[in-house]
Amino acid sequence: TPQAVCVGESMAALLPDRPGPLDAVESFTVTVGGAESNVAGALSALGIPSAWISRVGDDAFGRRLVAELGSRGVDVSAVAVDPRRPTGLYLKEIGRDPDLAPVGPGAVTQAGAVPPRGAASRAGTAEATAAGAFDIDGTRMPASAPLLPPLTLPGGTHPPLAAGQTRAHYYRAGSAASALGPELLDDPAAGPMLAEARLLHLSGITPALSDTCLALVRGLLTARRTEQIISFDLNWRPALWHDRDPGVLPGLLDAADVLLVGADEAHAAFGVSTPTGLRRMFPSPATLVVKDSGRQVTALLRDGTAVGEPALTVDVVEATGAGDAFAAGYLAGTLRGLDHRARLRLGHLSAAAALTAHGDQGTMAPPHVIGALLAASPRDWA
Ligand code: KDG
Repeated sequence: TPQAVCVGESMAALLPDRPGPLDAVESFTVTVGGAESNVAGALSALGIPSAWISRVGDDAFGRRLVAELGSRGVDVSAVAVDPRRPTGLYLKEIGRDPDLAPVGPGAVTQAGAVPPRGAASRAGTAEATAAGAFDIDGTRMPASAPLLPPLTLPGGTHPPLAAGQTRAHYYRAGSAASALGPELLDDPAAGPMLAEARLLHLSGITPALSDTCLALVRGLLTARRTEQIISFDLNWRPALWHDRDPGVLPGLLDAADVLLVGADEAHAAFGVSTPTGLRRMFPSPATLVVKDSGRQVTALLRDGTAVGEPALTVDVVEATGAGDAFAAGYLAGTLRGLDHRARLRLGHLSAAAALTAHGDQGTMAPPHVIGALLAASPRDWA
């Protein structure tokens, strides 16, 4: 049975063939996105038996998500198929360097974009036309079809992004996963997994998706067994809260045993970003992990001590998924009973793998390499 269970929405993540405004993109490569399933995939790559629980549509993207997570060794047996609602998706926009020549078909690829050609002609890519119609696996869907109303594309244009910055354009309102609800706890497949897992991982994305998703998160927090570890990653996604009340978040986060927050996202969400300020706001979790962008991560423990570990310097290819990978490394270290510094270092190593790859997931180093890197210490020049 899975030691770690991650609950939350996954989506088809469409990566553009070039940086710059989406209007100029010729083709997108289909990958798999979703914060909680990213954690499940990375946990499984780190040798922790893991499951991902969610709902997908009875469609090509849903089948693809389930197959891909399964191929990463994640237990997907409790993922439900919703015959009435579609699998969500998002398009990724990548900022381009304004000094480069305008991007036309087949033009320069800047760091951060998926190389053009080749990938674009693969089966399963989805092409967005200027009219907003989608061609998904050969089925033409006009923009007026009940695909999904856009969240970050409310019919307007968006300010250009700085080079390397990314923006997600969500098409997920009314998705299959948004219909997750507290009845999951009594589901014959999901219920026992949820009850028996040593670790249950949740994120601040789920309560933003719908009232039923919020009720599910509340239900999971209430139903927890004393010996179960609940980890919660803030994952602040303001676009998802535009018509919902994010005031519910602090209470949910404070109910976790391990709370992971980025200093920058905590500042955006709550106006608080220092470890001490955040500890004051979240007194209950046994461990509060504060990530200060690429610099340092600090774990504040129940006894009031703080353990810090500097981040690794890597050439970033694309940052999406790095927070999820960090969470997985940290949680794998926790489940293995590593000391607090080693948990943080395993988080950094796992994040480094995601940072140096396109899309949400990187390739984890083999166990003996990870073991050596965990044991490494800074050179003493004295
Ligand atoms: O952490 C990466 C995720 O943000 C990405 O895969 C998409 O799950 C996603 C979301 O809801 O933003």
